Amino acid sequence: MSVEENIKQKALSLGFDLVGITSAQDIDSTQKDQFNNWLQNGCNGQMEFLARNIDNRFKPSTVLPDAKSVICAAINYKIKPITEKNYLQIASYALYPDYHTFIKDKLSALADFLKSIDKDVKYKICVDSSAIAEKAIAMRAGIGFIGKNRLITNQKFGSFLLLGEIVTSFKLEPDAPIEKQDCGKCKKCIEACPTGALCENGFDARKCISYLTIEHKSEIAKELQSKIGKRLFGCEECLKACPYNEKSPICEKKQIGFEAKNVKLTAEEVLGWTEKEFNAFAQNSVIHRTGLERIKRNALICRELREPQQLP
Ligand code: B12
Ligand code: SF4
Ligand code: SF4
Repeated sequence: MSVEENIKQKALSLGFDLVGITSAQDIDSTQKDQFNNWLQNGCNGQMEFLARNIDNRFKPSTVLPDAKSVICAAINYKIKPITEKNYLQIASYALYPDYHTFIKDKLSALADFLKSIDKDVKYKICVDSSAIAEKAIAMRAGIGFIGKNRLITNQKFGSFLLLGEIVTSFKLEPDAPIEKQDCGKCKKCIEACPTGALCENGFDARKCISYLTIEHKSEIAKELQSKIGKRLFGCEECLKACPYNEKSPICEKKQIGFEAKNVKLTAEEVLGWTEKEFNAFAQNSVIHRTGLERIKRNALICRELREPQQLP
């Protein structure tokens, strides 16, 4: 088996569903231009962090100076559809243990494996936090295409995928990049988006319920509040609508500690939370970062302004 195949086998044995390799060369400059245009149009809203260190996002070698390759791994997090309609909705990825820590731990074990092949190998692990353009890297590593919903979509696993990377000095043979978007004429995600945040060639985070409920720090505009419905944290209408997610497998990773919680919450319960109760609920979850104040702001919207079709 080649060294690349060995690394991939190891990644799969650690619980990843997909793994691909790309070189550490800069990401094609047209993507950087697209990103800058997006920022110039203000589509990042209050996510100022996206406007910092822009060059680094498109240059893996700024993460690790003698970088030669990037190993990109993805984990499937699709849960069984929730049929219960009476409770607040939380995006499925937030029902799992915090993926930043989970994926970092798994990638550390993979990095140990690299070290066992070459003890001098250098590496840096990235999951969201180090500002690299993860989707562009994943596409180049052959993981999937970027769909009209702006998410990495794999033919077999769909788009309920979370990504992480190892930028390394190890010189590895890259996989074939994915260059074509396989959405065809489909635009189900665009039609399903409650706020019109998605369009054929664009995405405006300022209208995205995921952004509004997770990242937006101040009051949410009234016209958008009415679209939030019962979504307490995040949104995934554009994933649920995607035909690639219809037949994709459900995540079965209980044995490695990656299991979604079954959460049943009402707006009244959330509004009554003390800081201690919130911390107990959000411990080891991405929800913790958003903080109790914003979660209560969201719960108030869920209670006050439900979409007309959701009213009893
Ligand atoms: C900021 C951010 C958000 C913001 C903005 C989302 C966005 N689409 O940009 C908000 C808070 C809204 C958000 C929401 C979500 N996010 Co988010 N988010 C990020 C983060 C930190 C940066 C993304 C970014 O740079 N956006 C700015 C835009 C302009 O860049 P971009 O969409 O990546 O597009 C660039 C390139 O990909 C390229 N490009 C875009 N389209 C195409 C198409 C083709 C054909 C080509 C060639 C190039 C190309 O051009 C752009 C310029 O470089 C990444 C992690 C990371 N470091 O990358 C996670 C990440 C994208 N998020 C993720 C997830 C899971 C989500 C949610 C599903 C969570 C939820 N359920 O609420 C939603 C999905 C919303 C959506 N439809 O995008 C995952 C996505 C995994 C996947 N399958 O792709 C990531 C990769 C985190 C991770 N480590 O797994 N997120
Ligand atoms: S996460 Fe929700 S609001 Fe955001 S683009 Fe997808 S469907 Fe639209
Ligand atoms: S719903 Fe259709 S258009 Fe949207 S990402 Fe999936 S295949 Fe592409």
